[in-house]
Amino acid sequence: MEVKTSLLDNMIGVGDMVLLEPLSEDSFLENLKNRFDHNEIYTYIGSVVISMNPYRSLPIYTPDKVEEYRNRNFYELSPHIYALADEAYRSLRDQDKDQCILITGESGAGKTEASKLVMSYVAAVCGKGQEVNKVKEQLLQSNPVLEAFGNAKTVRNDNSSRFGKYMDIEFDFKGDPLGGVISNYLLEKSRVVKQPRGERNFHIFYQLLSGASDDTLKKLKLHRDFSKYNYLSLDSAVVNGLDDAANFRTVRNAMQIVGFMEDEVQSVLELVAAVLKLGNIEFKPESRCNGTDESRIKDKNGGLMDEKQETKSLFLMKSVLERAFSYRTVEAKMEKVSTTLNVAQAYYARDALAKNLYSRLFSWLVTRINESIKVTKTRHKVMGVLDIYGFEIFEDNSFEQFIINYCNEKLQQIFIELTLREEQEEYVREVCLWFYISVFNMLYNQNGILAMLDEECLRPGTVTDETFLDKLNTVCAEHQHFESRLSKNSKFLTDHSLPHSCFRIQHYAGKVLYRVEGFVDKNNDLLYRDLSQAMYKANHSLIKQLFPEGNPAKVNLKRPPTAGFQFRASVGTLMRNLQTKNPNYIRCIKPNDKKASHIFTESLVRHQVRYLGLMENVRVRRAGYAFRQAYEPCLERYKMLCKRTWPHWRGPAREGVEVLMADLQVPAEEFSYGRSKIFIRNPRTLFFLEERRRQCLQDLATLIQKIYRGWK
Ligand code: AOV
Ligand code: MG
Repeated sequence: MEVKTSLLDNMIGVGDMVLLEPLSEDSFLENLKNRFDHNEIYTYIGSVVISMNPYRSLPIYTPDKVEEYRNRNFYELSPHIYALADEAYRSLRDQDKDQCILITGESGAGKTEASKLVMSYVAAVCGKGQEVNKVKEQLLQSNPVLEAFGNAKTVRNDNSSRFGKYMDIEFDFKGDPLGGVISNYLLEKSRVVKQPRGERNFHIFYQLLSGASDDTLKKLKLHRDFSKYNYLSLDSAVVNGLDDAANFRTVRNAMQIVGFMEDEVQSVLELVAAVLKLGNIEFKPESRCNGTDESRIKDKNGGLMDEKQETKSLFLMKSVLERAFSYRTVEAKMEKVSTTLNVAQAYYARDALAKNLYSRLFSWLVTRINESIKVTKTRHKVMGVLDIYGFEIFEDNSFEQFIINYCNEKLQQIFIELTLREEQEEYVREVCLWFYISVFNMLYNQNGILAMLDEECLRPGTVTDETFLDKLNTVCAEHQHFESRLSKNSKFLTDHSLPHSCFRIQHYAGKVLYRVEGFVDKNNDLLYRDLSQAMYKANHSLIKQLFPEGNPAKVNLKRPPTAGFQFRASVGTLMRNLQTKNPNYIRCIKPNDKKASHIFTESLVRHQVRYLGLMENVRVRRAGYAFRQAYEPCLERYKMLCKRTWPHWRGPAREGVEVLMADLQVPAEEFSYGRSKIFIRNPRTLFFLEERRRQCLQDLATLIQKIYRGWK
């Protein structure tokens, strides 16, 4: 009972939105703002944690705080992400339940930071000893490695995750960690060759150039100067508050702790250098006698840099690379036909190779980390932590945003299903579910957009982005959450502001305009066989290993699955996996669009509160309290059940109710104290009170009758 009181009494605003009185969107926002202004960035909705990004470091993650939250009940202390982590860890250890931590919110809302806080809390409270500590360190240090290679500065977030990550941490029966497994979801590899204005390539490129020793750079034949590299955007190469050089040292150190051998680190850096140099290879046309142009690698004087260095850094003979960028072999009916590449095709091939090389390196890193943290003993229980790329809308949205937003849509669905629907079917049906269901069908069904894209990619004949859009139009035209425009005169034009070759989807978190250009190509994700075969010839074991299909002895004519298909399958597996675990939710909110501390932009927060369905969440939670009543009438009705409150209670009504509940020994988890009302969770408790009251009245009536008869 004191438990809830402490939540209310020492608190800025209301710690649990379930107890907010009166409840409205305005009071909800006011409470969030009030708490945010007082550095209280966490607020509960029952067991769900809302986390507001403070955009500055707060002194609330100290070892003392860890001790404070350790082994305490969820509602005992003020809201904190540590309380959720503690609850999840203890249920795993003591109640034998697999847990998952689902962290959602838009880009820059604080998901990655939250996932690291959960991991570091669990690491701090579980097991001790040399071996256990080594496991913990390895699990924690996998973060800086993956962030260096998989995160980048975007306009929304200076450290934006450009891949989805799910990590299972595995424990033994004592609750000591044994190791883990990381799954990664589709890296946004287009960033390797081109970044939107104001954004950067993946951190590792800048870290390497800023932080490596002169000696290392010399060995890798790299310049410190970012401007020497075509693949590194210049306008935003330096980010305020981001120390690339220091981070490089952190990453090197982390790689060592995770278990990378020195020669492996060297190989990885060589590949990073290779990607940069690949970007500097330039082409020129060479006229052929038949009147066509054929692409040639620009020579030293015409090129940006010494071409010998470029080809060398790929560990290839110049002739091999030259050939791979000049010809393409098409195999038709057992016959090989070589066609020449023009300059544009050569650039396309170069970029495709750079993207492939980098994304394969990234997947290799994940596999390598998994080898280190693999569990060899029998595991007992698992805690999964999910940190994906957040919902995002850019000026220009392509296949990558479609994939990212698809993933978020799916997670939102899980949240709705598990938290809202199970609590109150009817409410959800009435208020919000119809919307989600209709968008989902459009995205995920057998006939969903990704499935249609796959069909189109596999169809014989000429397939282009426009034919895909055409198909979308015919199938989705009547869909109320879909709009598209094929050309200026398209009949399907529903909105005159829609540019051509675009389609628009009303997602749960906002309308997004997608440009269809590149969808087919990115989904196909094919690399000319000439390129993989060239890479397989590299005199470098890691590069060779990354292009196994280039091995002429293993020619496999089967088409690899499309990017969309793989993604859909892996997200499907993930969702099924999550549903077997007990979910714990962290809902991250971004307070402003400026990446600034102390600014609470009401309209922005209101939008997030709406699309995250937080009001519904509170209402459904409250509906979970079958009965609620203001303190005065409650005391009036039941005060006869307790000698201390009967016939008159002189103090505040709320205290009277507290005395009453204690006297009747109603278990604390059966009710909560709101500002002006008491919330009773189970009708059972209400029936119990009513029954006691009825009996009491009956006894009283009998007594009165007796007295009355006695008088007669
Ligand atoms: P995200 O993971 O949700 O975005 P991050 O976790 O990377 O967002 O947070 C963005 C930035 O906000 C961080 O780099 C920190 O500067 C700051 N931040 C977030 N949470 C905290 C906190 N608890 N304390 C202090 N600063 C914080 V994305 O990965 O873009 O979807 O794809
Ligand atoms: Mg992130």
